[in-house]
Order: sequence, then structure tokens, then C-alpha cells
Amino acid sequence: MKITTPTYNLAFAEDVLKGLTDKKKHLSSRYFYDDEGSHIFQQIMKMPEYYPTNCEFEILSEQSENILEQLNFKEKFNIVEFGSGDGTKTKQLLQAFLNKNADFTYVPIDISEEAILILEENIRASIPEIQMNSKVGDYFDILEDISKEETPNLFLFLGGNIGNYKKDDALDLLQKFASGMKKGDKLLMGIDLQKSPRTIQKAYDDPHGITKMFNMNLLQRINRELEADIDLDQFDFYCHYNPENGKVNSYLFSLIKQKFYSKILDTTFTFQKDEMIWTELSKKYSLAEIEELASTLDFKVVENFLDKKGYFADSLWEK
Ligand code: AVJ
Repeated sequence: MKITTPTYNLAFAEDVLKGLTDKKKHLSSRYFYDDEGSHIFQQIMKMPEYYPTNCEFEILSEQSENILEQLNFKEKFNIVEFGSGDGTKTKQLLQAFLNKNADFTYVPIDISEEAILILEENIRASIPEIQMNSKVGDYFDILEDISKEETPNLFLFLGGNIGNYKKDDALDLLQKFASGMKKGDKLLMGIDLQKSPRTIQKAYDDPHGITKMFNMNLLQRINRELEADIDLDQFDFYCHYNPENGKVNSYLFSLIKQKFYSKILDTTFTFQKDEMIWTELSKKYSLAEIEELASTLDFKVVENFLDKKGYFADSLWEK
């Protein structure tokens, strides 16, 4: 007997099937980031309208000494990073900490071995003296191991990814982080803040159409990986910021009544004209909401480090 492993991602296949047959259609933004999508996200981060990356870069470049002081660690510590990306922003913090003679080991965690290898090379090239102990695997498995050690930890959850989680999911995720933390451990989390609705709208509804491509890549993935025949020209992108609740919601929608077929799923999907597929939540927080979130989870907010425009916060929490 010949055993063939599926060439497609099973979770993706199941979620597409569920998401596109539900009464209100949806596809998760976690599927944005295949190789193609990660590449488009790099382009998003280079757009002048997409302010979060530059804001967080500024915070970590200019305020890392203050962050180090606020950690108040008296001994050697770990800097454990969830979802490090290419490390460009983290490097600013690591370099500033080393300049102040802080004694730490950098522990980046990623599910992708390739991502970790690229990150290691990138970090070592610019900071050869760094002590690094990279981990490939599931965040929470690794967190469990780390939590058994005595060493104090600074956890990094940068980039504003928390904004992609609905309230209950954000609480669940942060609760899981908390359960892997000892008393005195710190969490530095990037959080995008509420601001002029025009500034936020422009960052997502960008004039270059790059964010549209980023969303459309979900349909491309369905075509590529689930052997489907979606006509991309018959879909468009829409997003909307609601300043009353701080939520950017993004959608793909069907320009006509249409259907497509996926060979892998052996399913035909139907769309009404103007039917929406919800793709992403990007929640913007107020400082009061950050305080409330922390206190719900029994964290203390040590300090919010904001960029000069006050657009973005790296919020330092203590367990
Ligand atoms: C990577 C989740 C922080 O929500 O701003 C960028 C992803 N989506 N443009 C965000 C994204 C559309 C981004 N995060």
C-alpha cells in the first residue's frame, strides 16, 4: 500500500470548508501568512500609511533603556519572544540592553524552523556577542518548559498581533501566557491605540491596493492549495474602522452571484452578489482598555511606552 500524506494543510482545508459554508462567511486572518502573504505583509510594513511598524521601531529604538530600568531584574534573565518575524524591531531592544551591560539570553520561539534560522542569522550578523537559545515548536509547549526554570523572564509579544483577537480569544491567549509566567516575570506587548479615524482607515484601506492583495491572497491560497477555480476579478476588498469600538473589520465580497469548485474539498461554494467574507479584526485599544485587560488577568501595568505621536504602545506588564 502506498501512503500519501496530503499536500495541503488540513486545518486550512477544514477552516475554509466551515468558513465558506457558514451563514455569515468568514476566513481567518491567521491564513494570511503563507510565503506569498508574508511577502505582501513586508510590503504593507513599508507603506507610509501603515504607521504601526514605524511607531514600534521608534519606541524600541529610543526607549529601550527605560524599558530595561522598569524590568528591575537583579540577575540574569531570559528574553522570550513569541512570533519574532525578522527581528528588525527586536534588535533595537536587544542592542540597547547589551549597551547597558544587561545579562540575558534571547529565546525566540517560532513554529517555523526556516523562520528561526533566518532570524538567528540576521541577529547574529548584527549582534555577534548575543547569547541566543532559539526554540522551534508550539508556543505553549515551550512556555511550559521555560516556566519550570528559576530564571526571570521578559516575554515579548510585539507587532500589535493582539489586535487580531476577539475579546474572549485575547483573554484566553493572555491567560495562557500568564499561566507560563512566574511572579515578577514581565510581558512587553505591542498594542495599537485608538487615534484619528482617518489615520486608521488609511492604514488599512491603502491607496496602493496592497492590503487588498493581502486579503485576496486568501482566495489565491484556496485556488493553489485546495485546487479551486475562484475568479479573483469577481471579488473586491472592503474594510471599515468604527471609532466607537476601536475595531477595523476587513472583508472580501462577491461582485456577482457566483460559485466556485474546490477539487480537494470536493465542494461547490456559492455566493450571492455583495455577499461578504469577514477576514480580519484589527482592534485598536484605548489606554483605559489596556488597564482593564491587564487587571482582568491579574497583571499590573508597569508602564505604557508610547511613540511621540501617541499612536502605538508597548505595554509593560508584571505578573
Ligand atoms: C500584523 C496583525 C498587526 O492588524 O495591523 C496589516 C496585520 N492587516 N494590514 C494589523 C495587517 C492589514 C497587522 N498585524
